[in-house]
Amino acid sequence: MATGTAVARPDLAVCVSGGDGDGFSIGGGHMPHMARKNVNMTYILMDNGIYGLTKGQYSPTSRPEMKAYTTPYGGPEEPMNPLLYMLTYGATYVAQAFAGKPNICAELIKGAMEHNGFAYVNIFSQCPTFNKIDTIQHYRDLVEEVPEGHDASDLGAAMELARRPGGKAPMGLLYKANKPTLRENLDKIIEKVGGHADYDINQIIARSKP
Ligand SMILES: Cc1ncc(C[n+]2csc(CCOP(=O)(O)OP(=O)(O)O)c2C)c(N)n1
Ligand SMILES: [Mg+2]
Repeated sequence: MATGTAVARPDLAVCVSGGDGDGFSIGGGHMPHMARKNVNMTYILMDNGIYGLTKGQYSPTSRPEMKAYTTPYGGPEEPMNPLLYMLTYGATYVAQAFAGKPNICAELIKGAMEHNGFAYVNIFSQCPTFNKIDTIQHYRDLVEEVPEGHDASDLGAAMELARRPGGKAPMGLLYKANKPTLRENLDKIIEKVGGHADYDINQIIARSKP
């Protein structure tokens, strides 16, 4: 739905928020395509490493040792890496922050909304209710600001940071690139065909009838 809105209404600033279970499991099939099509929108993912609303199940970003209702002895899986995933699928703005650092979150979300293209912001978010550790302290210890000399136009360097060198999760802007958006590419096609597509919907329906 957000893709359709962003394509049909380029005058709107489309911004979507969701969770780790929602974005990478339940609705995971949509994520690669929003990124590779470079839909002009912002996706803010509140990554608490758990299915919170449904009271604490193991999610695609859960720590392997996390004990939850579905994993009473800890989990059997490796977590996925959302940043590496987004960079691989072609997102043109990739950033990460932590909800305990609201100013950094605001700055990165502002940058995402100003960006022309698909912007992904992963925000580590605590879940004091179901994640059975002190999640604020856990994320405080996990994050480290992106080094000052990092070149955000360098995809390889962004991927290196996303791989968490030294076990630290990067906080800041990892990658930003300028590429035509889905809407811009569609506009080019419309221009090429002289402002209208050369087909008649009634003929197409008639042809599809046996
Ligand atoms: C297609 C579908 N499957 C399952 C559900 C039930 N459901 C609602 S929220 C949720 C978990 C969401 O977890 P996450 O996206 O990580 O968000 P959080 O609650 O942790 O913020 C599930 C399984 C649903 N709403 N839709
Ligand atoms: Mg969650």
